[in-house]
Amino acid sequence: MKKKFQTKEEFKTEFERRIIEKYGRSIEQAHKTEKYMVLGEMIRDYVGVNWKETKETVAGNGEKQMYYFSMEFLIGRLLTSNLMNLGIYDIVKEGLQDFHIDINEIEDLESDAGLGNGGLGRLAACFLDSLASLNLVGHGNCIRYEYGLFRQRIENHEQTEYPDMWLKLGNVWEVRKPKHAIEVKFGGHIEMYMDEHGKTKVNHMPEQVIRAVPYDVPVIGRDTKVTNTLRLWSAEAADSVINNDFASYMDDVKAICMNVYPDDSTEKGKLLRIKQEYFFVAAGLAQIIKAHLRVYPSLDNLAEKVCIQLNDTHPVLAIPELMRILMDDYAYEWDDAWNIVTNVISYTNHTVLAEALEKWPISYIQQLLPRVYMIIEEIHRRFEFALDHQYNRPDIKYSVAILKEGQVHMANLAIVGSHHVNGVAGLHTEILKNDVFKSFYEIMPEKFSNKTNGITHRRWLLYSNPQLTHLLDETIGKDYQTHPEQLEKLMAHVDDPMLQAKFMDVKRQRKQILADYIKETLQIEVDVNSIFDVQAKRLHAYKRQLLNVLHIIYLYQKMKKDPNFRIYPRTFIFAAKAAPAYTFAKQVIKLINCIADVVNNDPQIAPYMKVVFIPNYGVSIAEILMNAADVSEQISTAGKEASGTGNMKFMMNGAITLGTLDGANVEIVERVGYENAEIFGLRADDVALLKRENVYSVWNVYNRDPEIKAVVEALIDGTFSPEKEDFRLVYNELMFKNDEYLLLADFDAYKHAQTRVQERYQDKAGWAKMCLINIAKSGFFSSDRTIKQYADEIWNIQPIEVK
Ligand code: 26V
Repeated sequence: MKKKFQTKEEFKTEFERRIIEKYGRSIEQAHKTEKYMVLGEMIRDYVGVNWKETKETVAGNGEKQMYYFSMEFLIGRLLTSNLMNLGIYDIVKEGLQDFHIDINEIEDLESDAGLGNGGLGRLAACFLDSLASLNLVGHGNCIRYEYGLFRQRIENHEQTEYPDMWLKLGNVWEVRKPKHAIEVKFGGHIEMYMDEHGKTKVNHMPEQVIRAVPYDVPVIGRDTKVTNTLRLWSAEAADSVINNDFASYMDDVKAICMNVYPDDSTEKGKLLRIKQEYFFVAAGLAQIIKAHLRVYPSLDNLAEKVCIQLNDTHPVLAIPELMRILMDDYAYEWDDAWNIVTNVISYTNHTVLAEALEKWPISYIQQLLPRVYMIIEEIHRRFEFALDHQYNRPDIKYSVAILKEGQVHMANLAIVGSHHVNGVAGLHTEILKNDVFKSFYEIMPEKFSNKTNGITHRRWLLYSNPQLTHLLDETIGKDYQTHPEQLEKLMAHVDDPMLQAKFMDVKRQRKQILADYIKETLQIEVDVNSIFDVQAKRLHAYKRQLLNVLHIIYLYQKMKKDPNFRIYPRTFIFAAKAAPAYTFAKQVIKLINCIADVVNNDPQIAPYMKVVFIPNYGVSIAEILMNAADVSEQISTAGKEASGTGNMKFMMNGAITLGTLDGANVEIVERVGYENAEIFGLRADDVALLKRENVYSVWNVYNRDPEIKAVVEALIDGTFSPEKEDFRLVYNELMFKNDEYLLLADFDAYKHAQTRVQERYQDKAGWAKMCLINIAKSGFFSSDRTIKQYADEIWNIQPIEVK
């Protein structure tokens, strides 16, 4: 079949024809959004052929397929990335130019698909890009949320949340597939009976049936025909159930796909969250089974042809649900079904924080999913039996139990039902093995492995930083674009003063783009000659934005007190969303904004220091923020940040990591060397020891060090807010919970690391060299490397060739 367009002229003809046909207007008359829609539709149709060919190749050759089950896919915008990956960006750009249309303006019309909270969701999106680009068949399975993560605005210094209406203009990339809808059942009761062969049969009489309708989004790889699918499920009314209270039924239906991660602190919220989890898992599995049976006679070979990766425990109901399908719908015996399930499923853990490990009250699961619960109970029972007999470890029974204290422990269920369990950075995996899942590791060590996270270098370097890409092309050729480990070639040039100067110029250009954005949106002038020091990530106590803030307060106080003490000009930039119910986090945001107000408007201080809080952090803002940074703040309490992925984006764009030895920071330093990063503070084992021995006292630090004392007191003495009590909560969290995240324990080390940063920045050549080394060593952190490891070591899938 002939491609829709291969030249600029062909593109223009097709574009003009479509505008007229669809909107009955000339290009000049058409609205900008209409042009965006038509362009998007053209791209989607353009890849239709590859999409079909990929599906036919997979079915024809009996290829194995991977499904990435994730509650979140933070994909951001797709237009640029799709055009670039297809290699038609320039044709389209020039074609549009001929019509006096600026492609950047069109690109800016697209809303971010913000279907996620943070790192976990963005990782899923990077993985999709790498899968397709590596010719691997791997699809996404998620929910089509009506609203993405809330839009953040700052009003009176505080975070306020607004709905993110990302679908307002429709979503050009999706194709609704009502024919492939699935009915998902909730509640009700189970009837058991014996069939004519004496086999026990199970009938689920649901209280509620909801129809799941898939919307398919093509996932386009770079320079490849392989086109995968991100399947987003949307809830609609099912026609098979007559419900007498239709209005309340419709409320239930709408609630399922309303929001990303609704507040689950209430009973209602928890039930909704479980419903969401089961909804997209049950629908995804049903579709996989149907597709399999269109090609193969039975499910006996399911594990040879399909594998499912669980992105954290959110989709872990896939384990009992697949058991249910195999036994109840396809008459498999327990052992055969279990064998299939445990060869299909694998699980990635993304956090060691106890409060973030999912546990659901048994009564909720029982009430919502009576049949699935019966199966969970049986998995639990058989595992306990195995601990007594097969493993001979009755002593660990309690620690590894799936059911205990009235709750279902989702991570334990995930480990028992998976063939592989992985952490997302070396240190994180070690903590899983030696601490969080120690007992599991003792009995099934072979299940555990590490897969250090990565980021797609296409979006995060090639497309979002064309200036640096151009410089790299010029210096080391283009091979690194397809083989990012070849960035290493840059090592031969890091001492070249010309290159160093050119790099600093590229960085200045990126800083200017960010400075313009800050000026336009916040009316704050920042100096591109100052050090851009950036901390961009979700706001959480363990990530220690507050440590950064305390240091800013320290510098401010010291400059106010001592006119001879002046720092090298620095712009402290923050970007972070706080969970709407997370009061402490919201107070820290308010504190940052209050400090910004004081500092930026103090004529003595502002020439040396500006504080900027960029609202509504998301993928598109990250695309202009990460590459404008000089310093990447990665200062979590050691042992708490599973990996981090922002750290990799900063590194790849030539920023220096100022960080603790946590998550993937460890692997960053391992590659660049301690001399090309600024590492400080307690290590994970120091932290563990302090906690174990219970020897840390925050008041000791406070009383010993008058500077620290003054900084802490500034939280409640009205320095940054006339309402003295505004930050009492922050103060109390720090001082009356014995500084749980050890901010004050690390304060001095952080302060000294910050001093070294400013000293080193003043040696421009040395600094540029350091940045170039970071870029050169960043190839390892391409998600292409990560995905290859998953493909080889867990999924057992190979690249395919699409004719
Ligand atoms: C969830 C929650 C839920 C409520 C209580 C507080 C809390 C704290 C953390 C989380 C995170 C859950 C999982 C997650 O998003 N992990 C992130 O995954 C990234 C991709 O692997 C990784 O880079 C981040 O370090 C990790 O935090």
